[in-house]
Amino acid sequence: MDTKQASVEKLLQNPLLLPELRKIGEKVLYKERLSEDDGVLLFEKASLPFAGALANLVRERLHGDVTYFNRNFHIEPTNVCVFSCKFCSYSKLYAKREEGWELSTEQMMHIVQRYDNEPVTEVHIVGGVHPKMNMQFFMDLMRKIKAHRPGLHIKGYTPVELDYMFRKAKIPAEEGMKLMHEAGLDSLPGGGAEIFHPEIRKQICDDKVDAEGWLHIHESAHKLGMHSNATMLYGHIEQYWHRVDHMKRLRDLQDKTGGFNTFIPLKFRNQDNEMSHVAESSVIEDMKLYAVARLFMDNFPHLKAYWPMLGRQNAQLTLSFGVNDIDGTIDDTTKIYSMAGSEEQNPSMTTAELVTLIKQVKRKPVERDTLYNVVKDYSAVNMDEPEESAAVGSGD
Ligand code: V47
Ligand code: SF4
Repeated sequence: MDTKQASVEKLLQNPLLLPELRKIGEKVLYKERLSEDDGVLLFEKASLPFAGALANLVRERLHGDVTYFNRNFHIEPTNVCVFSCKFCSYSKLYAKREEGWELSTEQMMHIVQRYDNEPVTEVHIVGGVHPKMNMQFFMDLMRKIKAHRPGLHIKGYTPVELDYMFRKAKIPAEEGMKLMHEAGLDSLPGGGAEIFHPEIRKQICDDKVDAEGWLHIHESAHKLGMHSNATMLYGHIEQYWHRVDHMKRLRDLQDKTGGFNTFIPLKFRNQDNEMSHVAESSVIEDMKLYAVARLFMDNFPHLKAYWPMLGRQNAQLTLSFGVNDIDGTIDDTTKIYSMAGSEEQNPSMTTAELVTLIKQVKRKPVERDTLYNVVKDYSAVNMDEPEESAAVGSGD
């Protein structure tokens, strides 16, 4: 029997362990699915070491020590937005659009060209919802990107942006997704999910696409063979059961389509937004959340920590609480987090730094593409060699 499994078995024999937690532990041990009640109970009653040991067992069953990252860059076409999410530190209301930025197609192509000699595999396009930036505008942009660099994977647009574009074009989601896919869109990022339950959604982001609309757009993408990610904005006014409800809706859709790659919990940051009075979660809460997510989301292959948001040391810590992916090297044009008060005011890391960060906690760094094909295994690479330590994705 492997040692991790044996140590969890030992943990479950502790006579002081609550019987209901022992039952959950046994489910994990014997690969049974957790119920919603189990999820809430873990949040309420499990100690961090207990939840972490179980989550680490699942992580290592799935991926061993492998920890993925990718090389990508971001394009944020605009920060002008017709919506007014209360947690958003980034956008400018459409009525005040002269205070924001709007990039032209030409300016965005310049960003793409800046990476011509960089071994990036993905561009992540995400921004506010600007009425002028409609389907035609983005289909034209994607065709130009693909003509310039056919191998670059385009991960872009949340259901918030897509729902708005499709409604403006007066077409159903299925048709809209097909057209965007044909124009070059390869996969969807996880944003815009926030907390699905209407009780919370009504209070923090009342006017944008609802849970059903978000899930329907991802389902439409999955039916076309596209993959996508899912996020959850946690640590604000939601209760534990809202988190579990959110994860259950995602788990149900994943049972149906199998199209999700990665679940990405996003820690709420409270700087410069209308929810600044809400305290942020503690690191202990954050690690517990990752652990419960790994245990509950049993059909999601990957759990990702977004390091620009958590900070480097906390991102390292997540690797012991179920996480097997710490996103990518990232350029300094990504503003959504630095504006919300993330640990990282200048979120860029070289490949060498990222690899070292992973190795420091005895995990195996593996560069992946968006679909988790292995680009390069760095576990045996000496990062002191000059050609491996070049900065990647660092903007200018
Ligand atoms: O949906 C906005 C979040 C998301 C705040 O798919 C905030 O690979 C915390 O989804 N505090 C957009 N979070 C970014 C996103 C993402 C990021 C990285 C990788 C991927 C992926 C997706 O940012 C929004 C919202 O949930 N957000 N404001 C804030 N104050
Ligand atoms: Fe707009 Fe997105 Fe900010 Fe909401 S989170 S206001 S949809 S940019």
